[in-house]
Amino acid sequence: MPRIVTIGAAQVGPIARQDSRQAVVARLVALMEQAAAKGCDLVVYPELTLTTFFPRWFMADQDEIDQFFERAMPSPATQPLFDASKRLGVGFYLGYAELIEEAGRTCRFNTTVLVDKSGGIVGKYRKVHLPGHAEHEPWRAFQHLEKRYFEIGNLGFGVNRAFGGNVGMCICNDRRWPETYRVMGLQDVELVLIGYNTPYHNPPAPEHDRLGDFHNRLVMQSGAYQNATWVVGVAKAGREEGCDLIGGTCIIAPTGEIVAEARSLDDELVVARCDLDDCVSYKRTTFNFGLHRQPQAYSLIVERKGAVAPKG
Ligand code: ING
Repeated sequence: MPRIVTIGAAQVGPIARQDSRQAVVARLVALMEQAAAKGCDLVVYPELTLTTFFPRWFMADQDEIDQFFERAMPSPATQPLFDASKRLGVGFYLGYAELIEEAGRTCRFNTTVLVDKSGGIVGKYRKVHLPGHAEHEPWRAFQHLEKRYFEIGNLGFGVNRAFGGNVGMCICNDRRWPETYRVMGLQDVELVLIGYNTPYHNPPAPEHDRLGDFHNRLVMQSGAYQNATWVVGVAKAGREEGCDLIGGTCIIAPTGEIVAEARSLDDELVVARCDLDDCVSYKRTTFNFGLHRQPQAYSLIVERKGAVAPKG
């Protein structure tokens, strides 16, 4: 019996700084209703989907920064999305900025939740690889202050039983690091969900800009093939508050092939029927980890943070 999950990758176009959460949630619900009409089981939204990508600005005032965070999930503003999920029988992945009192202090994470078809939260992930910088760098056309506004995620890279398979989550910059996929691959992941906000321009390395779309596909296709898993990458896209974000929302099979992709830089639903059993032939042969991997040769990957060149 094939294990088909029909997935709706819900690319979201620009969100203005002044857009209310209610207005954004209405767009997300509209995408979910489109997905339900196309028979989707699961809708995947981008990273930090409830607001504009606020790390592009330096803000000194913590109260101003905290306006972009959610203190509860669901919250009154997001409850309509959970209600729609239950009404339509469609699960979802949602990225948002999480503010929580934990371990006796206020913590702030770049977070996603996985919600099942009954509208219940079945998984949570907090972004581990925070790109950018921690201090104001006025020379940049725009800031990328994730290292300032968020803590490093403390939940690891978990894989949840959901939608009839093994489902993992990560966020944006995580997708560029092979360790992300491999840790989930070692938990037999069959579907990796990834939301992202990726500017076309990277101020420290403008010579990379022309390759932004290629690198986006490269890292997700590699992650899929090398870990025998489906990968769904979903963009917040378009010119958002003067900053151009790439699109490239796509659904990638365990073969590494892109089976569906977005054509616009706006709200756009990309749909594919994903058979989780397509992972099996690779997990049993080429990427049979138990048969072929040699962890004793890989110790540097865990023991060493930065590269150290050989002497001489
Ligand atoms: N955005 C970007 C990403 O990793 C980036 C940051 C852009 C890093 C381009 C390197 C090159 O897609 C987020 N939000 O991580």
